[in-house]
Amino acid sequence: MSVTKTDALVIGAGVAGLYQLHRLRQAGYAVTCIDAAPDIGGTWHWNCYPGARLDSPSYTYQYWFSEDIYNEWEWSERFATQPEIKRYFKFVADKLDLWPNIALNTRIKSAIWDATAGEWRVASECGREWRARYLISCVGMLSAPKTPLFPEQDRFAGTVLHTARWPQEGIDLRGKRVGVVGVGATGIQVIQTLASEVEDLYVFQRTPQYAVNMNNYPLTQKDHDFWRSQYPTMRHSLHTTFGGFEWNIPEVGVAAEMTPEERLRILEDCWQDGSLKMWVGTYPEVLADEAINDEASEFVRAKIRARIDDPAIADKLIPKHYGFGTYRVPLETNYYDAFNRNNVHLVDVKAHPIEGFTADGLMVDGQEYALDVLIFATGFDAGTGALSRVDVRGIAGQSLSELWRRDIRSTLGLQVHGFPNLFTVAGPLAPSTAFCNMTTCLQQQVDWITDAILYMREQGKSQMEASAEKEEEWIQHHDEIAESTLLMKTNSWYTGANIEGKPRRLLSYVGGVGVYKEICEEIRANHFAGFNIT
Ligand code: NA7
Repeated sequence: MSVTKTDALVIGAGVAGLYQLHRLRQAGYAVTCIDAAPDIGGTWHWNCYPGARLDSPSYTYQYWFSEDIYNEWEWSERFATQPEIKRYFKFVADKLDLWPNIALNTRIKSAIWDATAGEWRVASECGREWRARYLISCVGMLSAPKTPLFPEQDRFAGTVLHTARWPQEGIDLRGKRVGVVGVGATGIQVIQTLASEVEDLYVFQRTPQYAVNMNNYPLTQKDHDFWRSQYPTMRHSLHTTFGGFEWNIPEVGVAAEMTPEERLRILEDCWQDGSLKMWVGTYPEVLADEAINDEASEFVRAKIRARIDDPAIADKLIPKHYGFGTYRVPLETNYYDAFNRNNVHLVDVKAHPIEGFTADGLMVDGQEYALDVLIFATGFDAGTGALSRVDVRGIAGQSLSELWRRDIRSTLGLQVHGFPNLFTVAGPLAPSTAFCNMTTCLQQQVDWITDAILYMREQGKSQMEASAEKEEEWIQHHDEIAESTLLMKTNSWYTGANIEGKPRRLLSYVGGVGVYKEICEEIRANHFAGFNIT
């Protein structure tokens, strides 16, 4: 079997992988970017379900490294749809002529560190092999779907779909009886889109959400001009905020000095913005102080209640047992209105979990719900799931997935001790796992990794590995901040609680995007102190 030798192998051709390919190729390295999908786009390829769109404002969800690219692309809406985002990535790939270095339809099955040669031996399911000095995982933090969920789901004779594996050609659901399991950010987009299209929509809800009303609108020439004028400042300023968006939060302590009326005014202003500013742009205590969180939670509950005609349904749709912002805040357009329609039926599967499946549908509380199509919007094995599905072996042949099954460890989400020259963009314990406008954080991490590789070249070195001490120091810092927030109290993918047996740790660094970048910059300025370079 022929083995291809290359300097760097990038796994994943999404937001991060495409940029990583560009940076390394530009620096003169031989690079191959591999993706299991038949097309580029990563998350934006796979998640082509009805209603999929950005929750980040489009103009802040893009590449910042080229003013030409920034100026040549025009987004049509404040929050772009999945097809438009995918077109954007193709536009970038064309512009940079990335295609010759991309191998699609290629799923990596193993990556073994060869200590003698000082390189990674990487194999795909289709029988290809590579030897690469640097292995850069850009596999995505939300790309390993949680499926199959129910041992007996095959009994159902109708169509079963997962939102993250939606048929690319689409599927006509008009006139069908459709069930949706899951009401996270994805389920909400699906439900609000399908409610008016299908015959009957059954929503199987376990945990209700605090969804924020999205203020979406078509962008005009004036908007395009405005955003272009922002380029010189925003490409830097996004990196300094708490969430990698254009909004920042006040210092800790400011909220406590305000009157409740002043705090409510901030909540109302952020609510009117109709964006994730409501989540990461009010004040930091919302995520850390029970009383202040209660106030914000009650504020959002009232907004939800006002949208639903039937108080009994409102009661089921309003979260009561966890605080606002501690589960990823979804944005919605017609979600709550959908439950005012006669063809939309809310089924509470918290009180009575799904019991089983029949050929015609599924059973809840002794009742059969007859369906033609069942949609799982049930989420992902986040942060660690995608790379754990590859057999990655480090210095002593140890398995990364076994390590992460016991204990989710990493150094700044960028490297794992014991796995030299493996770099993980959006690895666990960095802001990019969850608390960041993804394009901001992914570009920052790619830049850091590229700088590390260039530094090694300058120094005549070829290997880099996070030291055990640096890793421990990072994990302690990460956990300390995580424990000071309310996030650990809520069960969600943020803490790994959605996957049975997954170790419980906040998957994403919550110290803020700006703080994280400063830490990374300091390490870089100190010749990558804490990382062994040989
Ligand atoms: P999420 O946010 O993990 O939501 C998954 C949903 O599926 C959530 O409502 C779950 O309820 C529900 N779920 C999962 N398993 C079951 C079972 N067995 N029975 C009933 N309901 C179930 O995933 P999304 O895809 O919506 O969003 C992931 C991220 O993608 C999102 O945060 C954005 O960043 C983009 P639960 O809450 O566990 O009770």
